[in-house]
Amino acid sequence: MALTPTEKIWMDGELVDWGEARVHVLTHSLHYGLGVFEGIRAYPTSQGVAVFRLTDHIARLFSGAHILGLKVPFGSEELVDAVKTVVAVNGLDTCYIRPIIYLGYGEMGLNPIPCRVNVAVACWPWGSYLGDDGVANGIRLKVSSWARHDPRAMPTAAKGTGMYINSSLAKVEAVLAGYDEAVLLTTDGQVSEGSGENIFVVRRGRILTPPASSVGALEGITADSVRTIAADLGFEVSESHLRRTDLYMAEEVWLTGTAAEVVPVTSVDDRVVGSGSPGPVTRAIQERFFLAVRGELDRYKDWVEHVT
Ligand code: PPE
Repeated sequence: MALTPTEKIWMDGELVDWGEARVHVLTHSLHYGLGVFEGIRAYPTSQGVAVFRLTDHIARLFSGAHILGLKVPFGSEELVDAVKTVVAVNGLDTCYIRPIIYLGYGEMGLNPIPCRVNVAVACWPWGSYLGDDGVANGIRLKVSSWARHDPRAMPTAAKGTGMYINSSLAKVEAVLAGYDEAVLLTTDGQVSEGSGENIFVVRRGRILTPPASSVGALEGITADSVRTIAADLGFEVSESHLRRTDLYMAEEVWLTGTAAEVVPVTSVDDRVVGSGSPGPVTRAIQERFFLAVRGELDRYKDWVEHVT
């Protein structure tokens, strides 16, 4: 999806014009992929624009930096404020926000210790990642031939930039084969996650989702929100290892992520899921999620962080 430029990007404490927000071609992270980022969304509410679970996203950004050994030259409150500033200054009431911590220009070689750590925060209007039709009517999912990173080889708890080679390979394979999204399995065949989303299934009326840390999936903030919402709706949610065929036999399947939001899956490897249209559990959770992010439900008001 093509970028729609906004006015300003926050770079290392300054607001820079969108077109001037450049890095050098010898930027360390461009070569070795050692960086960490976040994906956050802001939504309109009756009291103005609000960032969904901003504090939790910035906390995950810092824990990713900690895992990767990056010393961030800003505190988490400064980055919370940077996000609010960027959203406010660009005057958007709906947008996607991308903070990134990366190793800048000045050093080369695999030892990152001497490198300068840079931070940037951009935002732009970004529609639903898997399309409005996907959110409304469901998407076609394909099990990838690429396995998800083994957590012993890559620190999958960090949203590390270079780790997304794995996601990109899976995504491209799925799209070229005519599917909307890929789901990756672990090297021993357990369901892990989508290329940029966590996964949930309904089997025999229970909601199941793989245990993120042991299958090398990111601990999604949308997934956490959905678990709370599902419990509030009276559903039991359990962490469970799932095999590929559990996806085929599921009554419902959906994906969660900041960019994707909550997206029904209507087929997996061309096997129709349930009735072939989004199921009642998916629908109920989607409906409550979209009300929650817009600050329309008091129960979740702590998730909605106003920018001014
Ligand atoms: N797994 C992966 C691999 C992942 O990238 C994401 C978010 C999730 C799970 C869900 O996490 P959360 O957003 O906290 O619910 N993916 C981000 C980047 C997507 C992109 O294409 O870029 C996102 O959704 O912002």
